[in-house]
Amino acid sequence: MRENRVRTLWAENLAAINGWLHIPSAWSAEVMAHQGWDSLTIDMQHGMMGMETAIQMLQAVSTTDVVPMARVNWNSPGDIMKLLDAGAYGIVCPMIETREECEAFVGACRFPPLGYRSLGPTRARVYAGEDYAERANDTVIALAMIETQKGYDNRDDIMSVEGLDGVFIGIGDLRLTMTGRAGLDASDAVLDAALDELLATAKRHGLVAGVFAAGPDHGIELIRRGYRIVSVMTDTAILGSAAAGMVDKVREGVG
Ligand code: 3PY
Ligand code: MG
Repeated sequence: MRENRVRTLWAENLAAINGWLHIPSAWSAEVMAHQGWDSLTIDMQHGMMGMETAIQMLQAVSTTDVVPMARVNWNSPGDIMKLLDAGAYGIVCPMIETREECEAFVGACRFPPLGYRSLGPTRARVYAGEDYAERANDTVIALAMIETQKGYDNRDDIMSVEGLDGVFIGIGDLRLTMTGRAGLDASDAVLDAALDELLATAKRHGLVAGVFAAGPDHGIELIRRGYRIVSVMTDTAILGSAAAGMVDKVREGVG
């Protein structure tokens, strides 16, 4: 079976630099896949794509050895299983708040006896190899998002679920539920302390922690702190800021 290079990085205690895809296009996913990311996550929650476009984006990412992952729009077993069948090598599940929700999520990612994933890895077998069904439970990554006050309060319970690989912190939602303020940076002291506490809890449970970074400097800081999968911006934000910077430069140059 094709290796999951994100797991290989983790085994060497290295961080995966993850790109976040919101643009509903196989072509833009293919361009992103050629830029050196370790993994790319198709965001079915806040991205603009539906399932069929997401499947084409998985095909586009697999023109490279970048690890293809997806964030589902909710803890929906049918969607999780379809994305895995389509070849996603990791699933990020938003808004996990309790141990029971986490068990349902992880169970959807694992074939019996570990979970209740139905057998039918249609494209995954083509992408990964004929032994996919035997080895998927050890290869596919399951990351539960902790991004609410309730999820934070239940962090120990959530992180003790067997088969979970790690947690992924949604700074935007966590900040909103902790402070009532919107924004993607981690400049609140309360949020910053929560990021440290979640990382320490993950380490205690032998799990990795991931997080969404507002920009490259923030990403560097989070990796240095010990986060092991860090998403840096989104394709939309990167496109927008690169275009705005270029237009500004030409306009300034013309005078
Ligand atoms: C959050 O910051 O809440 C996220 O889910 C990242 O997209
Ligand atoms: Mg969120």
